[in-house]
Amino acid sequence: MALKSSACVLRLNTLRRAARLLSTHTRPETVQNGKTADFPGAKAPYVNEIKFLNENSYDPIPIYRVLDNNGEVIDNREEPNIDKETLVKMYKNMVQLNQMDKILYESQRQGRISFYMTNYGEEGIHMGSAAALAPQDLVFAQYRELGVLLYRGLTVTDIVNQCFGNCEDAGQGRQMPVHYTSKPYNLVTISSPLATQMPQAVGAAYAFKRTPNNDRVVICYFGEGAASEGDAHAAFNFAATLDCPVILLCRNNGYAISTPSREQYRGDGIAARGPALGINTLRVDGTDTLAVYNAVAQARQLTLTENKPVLIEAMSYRVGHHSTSDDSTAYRSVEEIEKWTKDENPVQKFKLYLERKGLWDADSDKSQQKEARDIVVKTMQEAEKKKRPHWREMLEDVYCEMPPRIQKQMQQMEDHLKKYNEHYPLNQHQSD
Ligand SMILES: Cc1ncc(C[n+]2csc(CCOP(=O)(O)OP(=O)(O)O)c2C)c(N)n1
Ligand SMILES: [Mg+2]
Repeated sequence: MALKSSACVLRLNTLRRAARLLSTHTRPETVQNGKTADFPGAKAPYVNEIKFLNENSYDPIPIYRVLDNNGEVIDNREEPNIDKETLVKMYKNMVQLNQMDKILYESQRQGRISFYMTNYGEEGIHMGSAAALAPQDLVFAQYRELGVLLYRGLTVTDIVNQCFGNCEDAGQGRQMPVHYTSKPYNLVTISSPLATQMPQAVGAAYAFKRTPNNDRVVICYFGEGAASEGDAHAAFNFAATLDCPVILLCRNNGYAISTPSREQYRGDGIAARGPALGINTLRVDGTDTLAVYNAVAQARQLTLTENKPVLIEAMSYRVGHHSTSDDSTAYRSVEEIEKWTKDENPVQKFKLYLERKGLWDADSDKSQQKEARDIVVKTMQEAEKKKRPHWREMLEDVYCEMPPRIQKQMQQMEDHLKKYNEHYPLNQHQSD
């Protein structure tokens, strides 16, 4: 008994000490009056008490929002001045995105394409950010940003051709579905290995900064899971120390495949890393399209005029499975998914906003849904009929000039196909 109570006292003392160590503010009496350190690595006041800092030492970074869940503007001063055509364009693209996701996801189940990833729950991040960018800005995406590409001008045909890997795919069937690329719309080719786009984006921004009269920024999208990669940390620090005009936009959708964000990191999310590295940072409600728009519009202005990076953490929820290779009900509850589908649905919220403004109604919604669905179905039928790329494409486009060893492989392949052509479906591919 005595042992037990002394153990209790010990635990209590430990807790009290811990609480003291974690207290938010340095009490004035602990600061050694008037004495400020001037090390090359830190200029800060001296204190005479040990205090370890951790995530409890600071308040959580707040989440900026403009709309409530009923699509009503909370503070009129924050309503962005977006013209009607643009607002309607943003919504129409959300509808198109949802229809593409639905039909392309199903087409994978039918064995018509090999793979797909949906974007449900992140439509607000896509349209809010895309509308705030300029066409000349350079986009580095991860893979779950199809709405951004749609808004920038990629057509349903471009997207479907890529997923089918036919001869009109800009990537010539070399990559899995959803790895889009577009030179005219300033979209750098999507890569499967996580976070590779991040140091590349910072490097591109550095090049823009060095260009006279630069009017371009880089936006780099990445997931909270990708932010654990070493490349992400390198990108943050290069962006900060080289003062690069880059918007680092984290889509924190709560999951990295089956890993929930509470297991992905300690501390206050991805946003907390920004101020620690000297990066202007904002956390925003990613289910609120207008909030994302304001955030990216201001970030663009700031990064362009001051050549400083901005980190935005857009909070959302990945409503769909990670990909067609995943069943998310194995690691999360149906109730959890429903909560985010109903109460915090970005498309619904934005639609209610448009309806309040008299820009949209049930009839226009019905016909838009049909139009969006029909174009995907029709485009898919056409895409399936198109030939596959010429086999030579497999070896093209890696180097500006093909090195001799690849020319040799090309010749070997040609000889092989001539000899054994009956074993290959060459009639399905483009030919010379
Ligand atoms: C370097 C690397 N490691 C692991 C993977 C496998 N992988 C593909 S997507 C993914 C989850 C990424 O999660 P997040 O960045 O949060 O993006 P989200 O899928 O949620 O949009 C993982 C682990 C990969 N593609 N690359
Ligand atoms: Mg994620």
